[in-house]
Amino acid sequence: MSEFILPRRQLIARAAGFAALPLLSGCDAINDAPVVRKILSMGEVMHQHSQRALTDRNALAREFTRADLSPTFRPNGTRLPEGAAYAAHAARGFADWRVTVSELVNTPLSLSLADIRAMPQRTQITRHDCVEGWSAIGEWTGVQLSHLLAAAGLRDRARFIVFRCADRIGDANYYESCDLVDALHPQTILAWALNGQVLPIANGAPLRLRIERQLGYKHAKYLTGIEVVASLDSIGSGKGGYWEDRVDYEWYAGI
Ligand SMILES: Nc1nc2c(c(=O)[nH]1)N[C@H]1C(S)=C(S)[C@@H](COP(=O)(O)O)O[C@H]1N2
Ligand SMILES: [Mo]
Repeated sequence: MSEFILPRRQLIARAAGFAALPLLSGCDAINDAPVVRKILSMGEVMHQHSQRALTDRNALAREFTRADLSPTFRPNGTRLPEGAAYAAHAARGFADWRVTVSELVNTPLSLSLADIRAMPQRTQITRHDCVEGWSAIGEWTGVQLSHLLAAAGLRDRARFIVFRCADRIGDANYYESCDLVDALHPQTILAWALNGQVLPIANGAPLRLRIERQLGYKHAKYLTGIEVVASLDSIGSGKGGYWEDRVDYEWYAGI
């Protein structure tokens, strides 16, 4: 590594119009020379590239005003999960619904909607973009996923978050997943309200994911569980989502 870096530093120095620098043996001596220190920082271009990629992914999705709200927020995919269990929950106003946070966490959680509403809330007006070619602007309120993950405590091997859903489509339940960059993004929330009203069943009641820097199919509705895992290989067919496993939808659907 150092054999590679030293000649390159000299090259950069020459290209920058400096006289070729004497080869210094000690690191302190190198760092003490102001010109060399500048060149060393130029040598971190690779690092800056990865930093920029991360910064871009942390940028906020555009937020809108109430004047921009779509008159109706079109539902898509499952509009009513099948089965008696979900119907019973709906009949009780989801009073007994629970969402769990499990696997690679220090403290597994099982939270009611009341628990979630008692946490700090975020409201955001964003545009939802479905891969099928429609968009809608809605106001979402809920708890930041980062808050739940901090409460549960991520273990060292934690790399991905899997979102489990109550609705079955054909042979399997819907599910989705994301990495920790999106999981900890400030606009990634578990929403229980849409446009100031309790979330309608068609839009994912009682709780659905908003992951604003990604396309619509990543926004898992009817959330029942959040699993913190080291790998997606053993989840579903291993591609990280219900549609990713079945059609050519990308796992990372960044917008
Ligand atoms: N559980 C579940 N989540 C889901 C889906 C689904 O069928 N089931 N469809 C996805 C797709 S393709 C889109 S575009 C959005 C639609 O959200 P909406 O019904 O609020 O418009 O939910 C996503 N999340
Ligand atoms: Mo979608």
